[in-house]
Amino acid sequence: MPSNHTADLFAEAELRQAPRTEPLGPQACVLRGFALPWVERLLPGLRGVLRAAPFRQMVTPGGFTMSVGLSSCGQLGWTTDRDGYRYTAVDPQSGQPWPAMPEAFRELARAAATQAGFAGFEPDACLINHYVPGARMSLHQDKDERDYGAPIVSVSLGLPAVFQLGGQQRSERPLRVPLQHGDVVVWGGVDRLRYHGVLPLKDGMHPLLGPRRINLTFRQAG
Ligand code: MD3
Ligand code: FE
Repeated sequence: MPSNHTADLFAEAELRQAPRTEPLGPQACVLRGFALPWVERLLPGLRGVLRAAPFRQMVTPGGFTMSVGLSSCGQLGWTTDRDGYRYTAVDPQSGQPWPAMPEAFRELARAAATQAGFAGFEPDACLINHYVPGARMSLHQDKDERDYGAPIVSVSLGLPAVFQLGGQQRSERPLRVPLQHGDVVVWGGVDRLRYHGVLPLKDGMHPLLGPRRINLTFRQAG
């Protein structure tokens, strides 16, 4: 029995905000809004990690300073300098081990991986990327992990961004995928080595996070 009452239309609009899965490839998908129920627990964990390991702009082997600020938590953290890209157990800036991965981070990463068909994900590294307006990440592949068999889980927080998803070769023209606060992307298997990047962040103000985007990227690196 179809009905057109205003209340029903609002109920329908609310349902449309519920988490939805959008495929990006055979083994890659966006889980829209999946992180929203975790945000309240993620933010205190994030603040603790950043007290011990503040964002810093790293230098690439080619000598360019990244526009994105980086930090890490978990057993391994990703680092770049003139000597190359690598995972380390110690934060080169503090000389201390990277801060522990907060429980809420790990739980969210495992739940998202399971939802996307990758049960048994045990991340040992969480890279934290900090974008301010204008910051971007050029097309690249993630190749510094030991085993490409494990998926990668990426959590978007704060300002929206446009994610670029290319193919296995840099020459393939990338798709543009808008990512919003609370969206989670999971990819593995045949999609694991696809080129990807983030277009320059637009100006804006997020009610919880202010003028920035923060991306949590979970990996099995070691
Ligand atoms: C698609 N970060 O840190 S992770 C990175 O929004 C990085 O900060 C992006 O790329 C960010 O290396 C998003 C998204 C990502 C990572 C690996 C992929 C997407 C991918 C591998 C294959 C396909
Ligand atoms: Fe990447």
